[in-house]
Amino acid sequence: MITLHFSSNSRSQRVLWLLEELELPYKLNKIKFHPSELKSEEHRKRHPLGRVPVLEDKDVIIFESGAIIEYIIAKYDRKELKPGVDSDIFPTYLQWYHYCEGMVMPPMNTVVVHTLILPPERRNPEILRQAKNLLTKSILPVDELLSKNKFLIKDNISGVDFMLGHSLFMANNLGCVSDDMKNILRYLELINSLKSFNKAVNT
Ligand SMILES: N[C@@H](CCC(=O)N[C@@H](CS)C(=O)NCC(=O)O)C(=O)O
Repeated sequence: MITLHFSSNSRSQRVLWLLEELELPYKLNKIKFHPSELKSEEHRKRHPLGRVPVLEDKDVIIFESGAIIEYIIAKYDRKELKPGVDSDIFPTYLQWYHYCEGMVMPPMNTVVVHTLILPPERRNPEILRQAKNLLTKSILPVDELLSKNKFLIKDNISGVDFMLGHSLFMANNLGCVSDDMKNILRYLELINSLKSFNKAVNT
């Protein structure tokens, strides 16, 4: 049985969304998003930095949301969530899959730190302004991508949606998706209409 170590309002939602989409049986271990639980000895045994998500599957224990999504797709996919290596969309799939943690999440982390994590007196408005600017720049090409596709890669849901699609949801929650990013707004409505996504973001 799969166990997902999960905190609400975090990247853990990516994994829960995928488990729900594949209708896999799983157990959820909800961890409070607070050092008392994240940095506990028990959780540090699962993740050296005390972060989420972490997935356990029999004798496997794995962290990094991107690696977890890859693992689940490789082992349990029944919806063709990743194109085969010979498919012409394979390189595009890889590119946007890694664009999430590589380009979108670094400025988003800074926005989160300077709006939610640091105490008000340590927040820096100039760093926040730059990070928001960079985040907007990094999602603009995704808006362009979504002008051609229903989901992020063509017209069906794929591994990229659980990663990059979820980061668009987070960017929107932080007020970083502007009204003129019409394709992203249309896409957010689409994923919001999915039962699997709703379960993930409301758990
Ligand atoms: N690159 C990692 C990032 C993991 C990460 O930083 N998770 C955040 C939640 S989204 C966390 O656990 N933060 C707790 C902390 O920083 O103490 C992944 O994709 O899993």
